[in-house]
Amino acid sequence: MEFNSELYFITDSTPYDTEEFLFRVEEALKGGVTLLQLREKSRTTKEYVELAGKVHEIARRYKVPLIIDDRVDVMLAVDAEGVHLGAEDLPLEMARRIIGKDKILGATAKKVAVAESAWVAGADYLGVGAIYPTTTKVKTVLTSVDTLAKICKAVPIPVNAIGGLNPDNLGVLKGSGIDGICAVSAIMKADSSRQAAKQMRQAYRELNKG
Ligand code: TZP
Ligand code: MG
Repeated sequence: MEFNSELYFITDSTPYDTEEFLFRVEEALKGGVTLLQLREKSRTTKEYVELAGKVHEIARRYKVPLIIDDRVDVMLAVDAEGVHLGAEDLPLEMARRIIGKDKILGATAKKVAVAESAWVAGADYLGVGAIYPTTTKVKTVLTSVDTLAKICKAVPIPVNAIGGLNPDNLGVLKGSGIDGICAVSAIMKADSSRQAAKQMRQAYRELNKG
């Protein structure tokens, strides 16, 4: 499965029942999402694994890798393509040892030094932000575009910007050196997640033109 972080959709199932949630995820995939993360903060392990299995089945049909947030065990249980870990999660070296060299290991970095050590520890890509204030439930601080650009220069792995991004505010990212954008609410909460993903991908492409 090809790794392409151009449009990285991170889910939030909290406002929806399972059917509506899965429908929105599939619509987003139809709209052009290139990488998908299942991000569940308040489910039991059993629920997380069940939902991950369902989402993985859908993502596979679109040949889009599925990344599981926080939980190496859940990723391994459903044989998802990767896991995303932050500062409070399993340390990256340990995670890499457990998941093996072929799975995708993502990490969060808000500072250049953290980005460098994540790369050294085996991260395959980085999420950097929040670029803008976000309404998504997350413990984060703002990261400047200047720091984002420095991180892009400092590490040889793909870097994605995250936090409050929507099709109308990507302009600040121009020339920063990112490989893609992440979005939760711009896609998850849109009337049509398919349309939102399409617009987001289009806006990102425009940004990289010329
Ligand atoms: N990490 C930094 S900001 C953020 C995460 C998980 C949430 C981004 O959500 P949104 O809705 O795209 O602002
Ligand atoms: Mg985490």
